[in-house]
Amino acid sequence: MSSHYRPLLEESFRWYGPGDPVPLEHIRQTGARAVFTSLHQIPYGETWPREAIRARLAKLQAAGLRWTAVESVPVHEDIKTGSGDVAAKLDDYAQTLRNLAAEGVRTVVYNFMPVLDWVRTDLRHKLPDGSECLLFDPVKFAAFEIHALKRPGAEDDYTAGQLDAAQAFWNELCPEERAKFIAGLTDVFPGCKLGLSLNDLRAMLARYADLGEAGLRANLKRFLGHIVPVAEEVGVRLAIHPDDPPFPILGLPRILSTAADVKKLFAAVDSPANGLCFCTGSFSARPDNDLPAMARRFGPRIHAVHLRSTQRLPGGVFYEADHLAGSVDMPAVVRVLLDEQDRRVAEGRADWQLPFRPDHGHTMMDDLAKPQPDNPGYSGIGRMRGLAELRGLMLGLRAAETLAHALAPEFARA
Ligand code: DNO
Repeated sequence: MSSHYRPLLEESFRWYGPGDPVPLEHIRQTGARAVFTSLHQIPYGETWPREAIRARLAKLQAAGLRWTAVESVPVHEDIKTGSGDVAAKLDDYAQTLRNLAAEGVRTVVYNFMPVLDWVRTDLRHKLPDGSECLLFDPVKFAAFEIHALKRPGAEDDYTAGQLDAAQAFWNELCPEERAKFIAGLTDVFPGCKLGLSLNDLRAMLARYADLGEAGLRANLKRFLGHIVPVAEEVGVRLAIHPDDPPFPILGLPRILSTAADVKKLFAAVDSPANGLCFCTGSFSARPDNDLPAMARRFGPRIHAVHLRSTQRLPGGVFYEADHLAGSVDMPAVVRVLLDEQDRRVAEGRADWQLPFRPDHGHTMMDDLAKPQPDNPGYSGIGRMRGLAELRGLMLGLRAAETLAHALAPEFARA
């Protein structure tokens, strides 16, 4: 049916591996053709053996799915902080890229967020329709860092009003609620349970004490300087994931939150292999990020796409909206991405098709009754709704092209 139209973006789904409560058979039934997945069983920093990559490929192939992007090959804290065993960690990372390429897996997502990956203060925020989503509230985050973590100087990052509200929020929580709230922020799941204690977090933060933004940028540049030549040599496309949320937290520097940051990244090592994972959800939490403009500007170096929307509220609060609602003009973004694909086809680029996944999804319908999994935001039904809506949007945009073409003579006559 869709064959009348020019190709859509590649429909993909994230899969967390054999332990994921959403099995590959279900992913297939969403209509996705490919997955973003990672070898989460391998500790951060260790080289991925070719046999393990091959075993994952075989599993996916048996399920009729393609491994379109690795999400992620995590960057070890030694590399981000520029301390410890950096040279060996860089070599290990480069070897992982070589092994992936040798097995035919050539798009690699990573991030350079210090200490924690994405952060939210509410993992089960109830929406008016009864479904649940992830939410970030700076006041609650203030309560975490001031009253739980007791980070020196944290007070300076907030207004007097926010500090009062944070104190009031903290006072309201009973000990069990406090423990649960703290676990929601420290026991993060970027693919495997990190299970950090507050003391672990303090120790990790201490490694960044003197680094600052310039230092973190220099460490990213060193990382890229080492691995981009390898990526070029073996045909790997690197796709950095933006900061989520896209502003400094925990007194840590953030270096991939805005268009200006992406420009600096590309300038640091100017190679097509040094690319971007265009995550509309992460970027959209800032009102000053113009997403269609960013997609247009950085299009040729977008190697992977996460489609998701946020709803920004007063006070810096945001929650994850339905994929086609909220603050993101999703039709405009998808239009730009389809244009980018068409441009690549015309240019004869082998990597013309952009893989995307519906990023996160609401917990809804039957999933609400299931035990809360380790990976908030990644239940099956909500993401399937997102994928279905995005597929409809893409087809609608393609159909509109055909219609516009058919009507063109009418317009010309008018
Ligand atoms: C959150 C995800 C991120 C992402 C990593 C990429 O749901 O988008 O955890 O996978 O930051 O390295």
